[in-house]
Amino acid sequence: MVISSLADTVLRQIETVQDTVNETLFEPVIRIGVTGLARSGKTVFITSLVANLLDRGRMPHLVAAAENRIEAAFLQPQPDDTVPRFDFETHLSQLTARAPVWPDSTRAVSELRLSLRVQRAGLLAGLQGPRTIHVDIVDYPGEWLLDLALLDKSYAEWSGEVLGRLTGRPEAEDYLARLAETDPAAKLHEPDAKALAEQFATYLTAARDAGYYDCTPGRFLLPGDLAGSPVLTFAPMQGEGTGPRGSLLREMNRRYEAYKREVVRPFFRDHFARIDRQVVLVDALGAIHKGPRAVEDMRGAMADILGSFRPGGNAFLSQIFQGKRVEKILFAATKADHLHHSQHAKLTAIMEALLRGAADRARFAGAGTAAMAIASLRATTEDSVTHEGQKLDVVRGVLLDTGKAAAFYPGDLPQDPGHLLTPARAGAQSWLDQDYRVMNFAPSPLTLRPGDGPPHIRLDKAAQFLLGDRL
Ligand SMILES: Nc1nc2c(ncn2[C@@H]2O[C@H](COP(=O)(O)OP(=O)(O)OP(=O)(O)O)[C@@H](O)[C@H]2O)c(=O)[nH]1
Ligand SMILES: [Mg+2]
Repeated sequence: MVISSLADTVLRQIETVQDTVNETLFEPVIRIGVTGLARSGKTVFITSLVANLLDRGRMPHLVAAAENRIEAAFLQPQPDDTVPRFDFETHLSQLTARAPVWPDSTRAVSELRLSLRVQRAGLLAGLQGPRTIHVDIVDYPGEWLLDLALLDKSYAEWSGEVLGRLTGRPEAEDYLARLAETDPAAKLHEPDAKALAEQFATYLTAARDAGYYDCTPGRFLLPGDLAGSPVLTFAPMQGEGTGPRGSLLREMNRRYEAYKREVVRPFFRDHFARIDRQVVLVDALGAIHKGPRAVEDMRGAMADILGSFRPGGNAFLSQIFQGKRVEKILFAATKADHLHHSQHAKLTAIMEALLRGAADRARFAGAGTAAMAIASLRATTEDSVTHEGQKLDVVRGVLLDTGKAAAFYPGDLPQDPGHLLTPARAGAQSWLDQDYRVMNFAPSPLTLRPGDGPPHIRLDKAAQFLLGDRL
């Protein structure tokens, strides 16, 4: 008896020593990817999440914070020298200024490292000191994710699919007209290639603004420092084979392959493959406002995004992931402060139904997915008003365009998500029962108590889902 308990103790001591050594050498890093299409709320989400992890007064559902186990949180230089730093301080000072403004659009990958010194939970708490966990947050445009599908497609296949979708879309008329005047087999004349690519990029931007999510190549929407380079100067067209040598079609083929090689693959290899946990932000209310087609498109985009996280779903990805996988994926409907809380459960139910549909379509079976409705930064307060004899739960805020205070009622979301998703799937043109409205609110001026981060809705639950098990 004595011997075995002695041996136990020794063993445990050795384990403890090993743990300590391991951890000072390899402090754990959790890499969280934050993505979403343009204006979905990525920058505000990261800014508010980090601010609320630094000052944790409003994070009761982050268990480690509620248990007072987070001893310190601090920003550190990030580990990747070639990735721009997420400009946390500027964004936060804009959001918390006396006259607050929303941050400007961001157009590329950026990254921030937040380190947490955390006391262990449970039995080990007394035995060992706190440990440091690094949280690397990577912000990247969702448009870039959708390019994954290109890796498996030849130029001819991609062109065929894209042109098939374009037919009948008013946004595409100009591009299709120009294409009709172009002979793919003609000798390459650079101004023609450039004009086609520009016209196609104009179409993509209009299509995205109209709520279409199938807008590849993603880098055409956010060219950054690649603007004007040959890898972005191509467009879909169809002709005989790959076209005669020196022809426009042959060159389009070549540039498409160069785009995959020089733009798409490096992104997936250098950023995507290193992510442990992923947040996908979606402007679900915006899509519902735009109508059934936008909702259906959003479901398609969610399926495509989930598909890119499916282990073994893509040969190139399997190779760069090397058996590693993304552990958790959160789909969050942002800007839930546009709704009175009496409707939040309905928005969550819609998100959950969309996620289920997307998971079926992507044949994604992994555990570790969740759907939520959140607001990164609350810009409204709640109220009820009587309108035509009926009590309405509204939110009040200051309108972004006019600076006027207004009460806002977006419409009554259905109790059963099927009432939106079924007509969307069936290709309905508009909602049967009612319209849904959106408004853009200005951020409200804040007076924060010491220890409190900016006000939010369920950001702590999102943080618990993403990080909680590792703290
Ligand atoms: N009411 C409200 N509006 C929000 C919230 N988060 C974002 N918004 C609105 O959404 C807009 C876009 O938010 P960003 O965080 O800049 O979105 P983004 O995804 O970084 O956008 P890009 O950088 O352009 O891709 C903001 O300008 C706000 O108008 C929120 O929590 N509440
Ligand atoms: Mg941004």
